[in-house]
Amino acid sequence: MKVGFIGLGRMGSKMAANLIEAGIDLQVYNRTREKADLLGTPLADSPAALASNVDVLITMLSDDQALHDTMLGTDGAIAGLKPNALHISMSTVSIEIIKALTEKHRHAGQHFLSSPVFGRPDAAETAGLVIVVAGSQEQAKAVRHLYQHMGKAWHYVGEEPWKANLFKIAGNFWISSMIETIGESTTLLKKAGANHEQFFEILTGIFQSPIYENYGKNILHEKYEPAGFALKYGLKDTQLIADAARTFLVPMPFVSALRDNYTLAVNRGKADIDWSGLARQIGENGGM
Ligand code: NA7
Repeated sequence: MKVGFIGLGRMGSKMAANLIEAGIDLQVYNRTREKADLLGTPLADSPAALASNVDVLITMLSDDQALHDTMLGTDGAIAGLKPNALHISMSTVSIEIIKALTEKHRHAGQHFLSSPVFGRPDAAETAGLVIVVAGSQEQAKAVRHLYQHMGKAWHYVGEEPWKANLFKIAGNFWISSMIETIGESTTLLKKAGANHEQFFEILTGIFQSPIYENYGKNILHEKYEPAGFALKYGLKDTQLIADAARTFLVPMPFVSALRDNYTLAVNRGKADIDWSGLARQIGENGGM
């Protein structure tokens, strides 16, 4: 099985390295060529050229625009991919673009799975991602070894690819809500002169979860650089959940508050710090 990988950013570069390490016959493409050179594996000149040469194409790109340009733009991968070949999209993107790609792939006789991931670059590096998979179950089973080389768990969530993206953006809403509440409560305690470090210890003891622990530590130590997951992508994901809420006519008032805070943080020059750095914006809002 020949596999192609497009999108060698913070996440993709580590996922691709794990596939190479596992002995997968991997070729890659990245818009910025130098990042691909670092992997020391065959490098294609365009998404279409890569796609025409593989049985399975994995994409790990930043957002809808990147996925659209790569798959459907000039020299886009859909034009190169053979009938019966499989595209696995692992990006956190909108339900709409996944629905559009599902149709394009079906029309071209190609298979399509959406498989976004939970986990940051450190989890990508140690193959510790949690992968949510939707699309044909038969196709998913046929490539489970690829999921196993990149993640510690993969969960099949349905036949329609966009459902995996709904799981992912709703899951990120849990995390962004937690960042907001830790940021607000920390600012409150600090400003009031209470021991926010002791507060952190007590609360992480109650909310026993590596997610609370790790994001809480970032906020406690104000360590937002280098970004594991950039704040501008936090804004993107909050917009994605707001769009889903509108599509399904579900009131989600907290999403609007989160989106405003992420927008403010981006406008105040925080786009490229870690998304837990939203707490820094909350602190500034609180006069700290
Ligand atoms: P990064 O580190 O910002 O990497 C983004 C990747 O997407 C990188 O390979 C970019 O290429 C590529 N990209 C971005 N825009 C385009 C366009 N327009 N065309 C082609 N390629 C593009 O993101 P992460 O690895 O942290 O995150 C990836 C996904 O996981 C994302 O969905 C997150 O929400 C979760 P470049 O190297 O800049 O040329």
